[in-house]
Amino acid sequence: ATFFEGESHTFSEYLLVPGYSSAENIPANVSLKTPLVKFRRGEEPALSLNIPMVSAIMQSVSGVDMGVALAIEGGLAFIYGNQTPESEAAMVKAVKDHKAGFVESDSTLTPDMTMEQVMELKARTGHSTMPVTDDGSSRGKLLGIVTSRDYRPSRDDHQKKVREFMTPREKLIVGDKDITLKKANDVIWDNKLNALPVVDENDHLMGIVFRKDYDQHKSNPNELLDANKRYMVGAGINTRDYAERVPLLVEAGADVLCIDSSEGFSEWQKRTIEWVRANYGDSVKIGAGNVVDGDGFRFLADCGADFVKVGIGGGSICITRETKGIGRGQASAVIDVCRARDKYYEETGVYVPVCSDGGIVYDYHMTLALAMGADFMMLGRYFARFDESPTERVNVNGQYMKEYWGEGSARARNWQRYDQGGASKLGFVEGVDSYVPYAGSLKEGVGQTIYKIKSTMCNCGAKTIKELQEKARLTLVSSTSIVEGGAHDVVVKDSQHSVSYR
Ligand code: MZP
Repeated sequence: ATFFEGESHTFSEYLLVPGYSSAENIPANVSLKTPLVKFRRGEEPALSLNIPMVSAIMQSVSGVDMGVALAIEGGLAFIYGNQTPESEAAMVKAVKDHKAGFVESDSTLTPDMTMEQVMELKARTGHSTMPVTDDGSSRGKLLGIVTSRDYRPSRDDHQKKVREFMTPREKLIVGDKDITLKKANDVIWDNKLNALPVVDENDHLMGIVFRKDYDQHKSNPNELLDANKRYMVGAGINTRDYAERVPLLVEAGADVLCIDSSEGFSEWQKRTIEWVRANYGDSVKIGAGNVVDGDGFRFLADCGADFVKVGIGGGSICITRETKGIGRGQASAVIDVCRARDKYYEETGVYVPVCSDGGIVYDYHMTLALAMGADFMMLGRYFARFDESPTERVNVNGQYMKEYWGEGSARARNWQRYDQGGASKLGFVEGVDSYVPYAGSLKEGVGQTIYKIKSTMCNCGAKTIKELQEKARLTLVSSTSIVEGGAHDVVVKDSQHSVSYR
């Protein structure tokens, strides 16, 4: 047997020791741009991220809403693969077709719409409304809509209570070409839409732009009308049905694929990458994993992976280490793999980005992962908490929670992720079904996390991720000093503190 030197450590066992920071080191000067796929020395990567965060390839995390919301923030969602190739491709297409919140005049809400049409419009445009029907079911007759702002506080009583806030469908005529700017503003006001009108040179309404997109792009709302911006989105694949799945995902517009597997140091991954290269050359980008050491990285890099994902057993919903006894502390795994990545770059001139997947509990763990060499992080629990994850928000003992379950749980039964070439079924569970505390909108949550990462980078004197990796000074901490790091020897007044600061 081979024994790895030292113990395997995880993020909570490390801290960053601040370095010199100049007056230039302010969060506004920090860029988090990072490569998503491999590139040759002296060249630019074909795909980059503006923030180093991607969402996990999980049913309970990455659907269409996550895809759009995360792309707007500069990250990327990997649509879950544990569904039919057709439905996964439809989700990818829905993200790609999403039009920056612009609602064309011929596709806005009209009084004669059915519930299905309203839902389709909502999915396509990110329109934040909920339809209300006479019997509360999706087959019922459409009575009107409520905006999600009003809908949210009354979600518990659902259809019954939301009628208080309902805008009757007779008022929903936004698409009328004869509406002037003044009338358009009245309609938007009447319908409580958080939107701005887009008008032609005669001040006639051509459509509306939702304010969140307007704020995001900081442009004239009219400019969003010619803009043909398409969001980036990724998609998970497995090592079984790739010949059927990949063509549909590519046709739907997926920018990058990722083999979703709990353990990626295998011939199955090699075969999958080879198939993609044989059929698409380098035009289709494909990440592989997961591995936890330099040998695993080298294998996947040699197979031609566009990025390599790191992490076994560290996920919040994962019990792989308990059931199978495989894995490695996430920090040690990232450090080892990133060393192998740098060596590979020196030898071949090819830089293969590394993604640290799973086990991020506190925001500062992300800064640690980057400092240890990761190019970006994949997060499940973190994103599952937001409005945009596809799961229900439920009230558990007076606290709002979102559901979050592992791909290896009895609920997901994603046997392809754990496939070792045997029968087509999940032999035993490697994940749990759980709740995570609800954390509001992705935009706000990610904004706060990014600000924390940038602030810490300033403490380390770094304005880019690459600079952080060069300058970071890390120290292992004893269990006693971990206690010292939290509030201690005082009676904390605000009991929410421990939840909200994460
Ligand atoms: P976390 O961000 O919740 O800590 O971890 C998310 C990661 O856990 C996923 O990206 C995936 O690699 C892994 N995962 C997903 N399902 C399971 C499971 O059921 C799992 N065991 O380990």
